[in-house]
Amino acid sequence: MPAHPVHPAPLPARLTAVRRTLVMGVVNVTPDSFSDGGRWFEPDAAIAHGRSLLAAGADLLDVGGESTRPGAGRVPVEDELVRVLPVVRALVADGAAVSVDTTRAAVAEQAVDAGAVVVNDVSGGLADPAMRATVARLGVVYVAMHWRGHADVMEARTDYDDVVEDVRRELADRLAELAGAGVDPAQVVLDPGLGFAKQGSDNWPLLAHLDRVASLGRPVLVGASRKRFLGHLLAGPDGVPVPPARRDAATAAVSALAARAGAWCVRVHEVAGSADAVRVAAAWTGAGTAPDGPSDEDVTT
Ligand code: PMM
Repeated sequence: MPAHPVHPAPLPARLTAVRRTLVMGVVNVTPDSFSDGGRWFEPDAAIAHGRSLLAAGADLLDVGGESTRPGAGRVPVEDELVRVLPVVRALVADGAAVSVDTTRAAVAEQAVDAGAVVVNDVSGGLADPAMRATVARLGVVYVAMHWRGHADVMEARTDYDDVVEDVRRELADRLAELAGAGVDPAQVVLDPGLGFAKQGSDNWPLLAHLDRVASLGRPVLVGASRKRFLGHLLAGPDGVPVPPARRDAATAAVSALAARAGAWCVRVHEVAGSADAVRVAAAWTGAGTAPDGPSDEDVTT
């Protein structure tokens, strides 16, 4: 992957000027997300949370009104709109670059109308037949994630011959379907969908081979934050996974490694650690690619 990631288009100039992996802070306006369920459910709490993520260094804020926690049921579209739109409007008014986390074309459309600049669709266009044409018409950046079904069924859809190649092929199919609906490939970001229709052990080869997803020619987003596979990795001798709130240091480690591997963006709940991590990775990568590397005078203790 390139020394610093190529940005999708169109994005605000202040983001395209950034020469490192971006950090997307998560604002879940839901009562039941696995990582922070209910904490920011009231609009004012969600807006205040978004502001605190910006202060911690988020480049983008991802506002979502429907939980994708394994087993979660669907939220009526009216409820999703009521949750998401006031939060998008307020954060856009603050000057934030806002992404809307939705699988529904109607929510994407109204959020973009309210100022969102990215549509983040965990279904990669599969959940709503109107999504592709809507994204083509809106012309915004679109994150297409690897997905095999809604939260109520995804745990039963984890069969792979070779998880990396199978996910790559299915993402190539999404990209072709989007192009067929008139979406400019320049708009599209691809995401391997960590934790979605994946067994815990499937997530590590996907992280280790982000270059295979990137070989489809589009920027890559990584969403590892606080996910269950990190909880299992960090389990003590009793085998009990550490809870989501104790997975932030591991998340920042993934952010550093994903950035070093050329990821365009990391999507995280706790921003400060990953904001540091992507800067470390950029300095590391830049030092590795500079003709002479850092000189002695640059080194301080
Ligand atoms: N993960 C979640 C939600 N949205 N979007 C993208 N693009 N990639 C992800 O991995 C992703 C996502 C689940 O996490 P949450 O419920 O804590 O937000």
